[in-house]
Amino acid sequence: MEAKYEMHLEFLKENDKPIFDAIVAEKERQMDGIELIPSENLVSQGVLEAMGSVPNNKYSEGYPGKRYYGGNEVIDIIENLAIDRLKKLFGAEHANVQSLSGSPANMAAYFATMEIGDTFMGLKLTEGGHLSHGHPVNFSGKLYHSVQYGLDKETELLDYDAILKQAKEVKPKLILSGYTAYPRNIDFKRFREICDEVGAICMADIAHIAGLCAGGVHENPVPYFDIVTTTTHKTLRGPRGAVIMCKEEFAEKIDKAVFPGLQGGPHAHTIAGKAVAFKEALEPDFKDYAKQIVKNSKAMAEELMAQGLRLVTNGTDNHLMLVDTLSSKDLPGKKAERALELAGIYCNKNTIPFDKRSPWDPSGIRIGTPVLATRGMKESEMKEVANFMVQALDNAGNEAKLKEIKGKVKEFCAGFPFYK
Ligand code: DSN
Repeated sequence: MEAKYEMHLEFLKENDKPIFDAIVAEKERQMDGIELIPSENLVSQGVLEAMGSVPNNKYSEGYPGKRYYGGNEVIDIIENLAIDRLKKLFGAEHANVQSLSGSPANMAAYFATMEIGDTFMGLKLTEGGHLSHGHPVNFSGKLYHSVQYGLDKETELLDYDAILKQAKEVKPKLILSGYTAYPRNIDFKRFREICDEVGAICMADIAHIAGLCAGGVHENPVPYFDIVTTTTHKTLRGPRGAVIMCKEEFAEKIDKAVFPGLQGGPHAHTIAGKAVAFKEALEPDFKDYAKQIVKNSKAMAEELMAQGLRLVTNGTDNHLMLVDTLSSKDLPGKKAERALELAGIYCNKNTIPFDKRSPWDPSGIRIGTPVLATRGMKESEMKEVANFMVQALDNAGNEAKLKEIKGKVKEFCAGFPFYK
């Protein structure tokens, strides 16, 4: 099979060998290993080219047509293309494409809608939420009165009745849905109803599932939620960065919260990369890709469970799985992550719901299939990946065996080249 894309590093090769060597080594690590971190992806040549281009050089505080610097007529074209494509992709009334990353996008959404000290609700980090969803060590838990909801202890699923009951008690200004480690579909319509019932602003952070929403394999909340944030580099398969979509009534407040409220000059080269990624996501084959992510996830989940691993909620509906390595293999997440890493398989240690261990050394790992689907792997390859994983976990203390598996993983990956 031919590699799809080529990296151009001719200048660095001649002029900055240490950085050239490091970039090539990282490309080789990505190509030779099985990447299971569900928040990562591989971008196209178009995205890479836009990211390495001269809009990087321009200051453009403000928005198209209203900048604080001269010379922005071309940057306006780029930013307007990104905005128009994003609105079309998700059916958004308004889009801001300047957010630098996920946490700042969430910060801007909170700044736009709440006063410091206001109450909002988000899912606990240890049960699938994110630091910026109200964790006490994060700005979101320090500046606001964060009341966290949890999962049902029996099912490990969202309990919408319990969330409604809690919301009636705490009367939040805003309720946040959308998660970083929840393997099941989210009933966004139910969240809208809960917010309407308690008079809360209805917000989602769809960073993990944005590509699935755009590709039609997960409910897209954008048309009926007040505010939706997402990073652009996960399942959406764009450059590192974020965007905010909202109803027209929040448009001015969101834009002002991003700039001048929070950021200075936007990163125009990244905005160009976002525009490229949104065009790609509007193409029909993106839907096939999104479908394949979920098919791969389900196939991998079945195989892992058949081989004796416990998956949180006993499976998955989306791109990710949480594996309880402690109860299945007597291996805490940190050791499981390391064993897999030594075998050329990359994942991250992760708490499982109601974990008794710390996030630094939790009971499980989080895995997912976006990169594997991007590389063209299908259900039958997921069985092979699951086999490699189980072999590595079963040989966690045996470095020689893990090295042997790493060699086989490399051979397997060579069948799915991506960057030359
Ligand atoms: N760090 C991201 C993730 O891996 O899910 C969330 O921001």
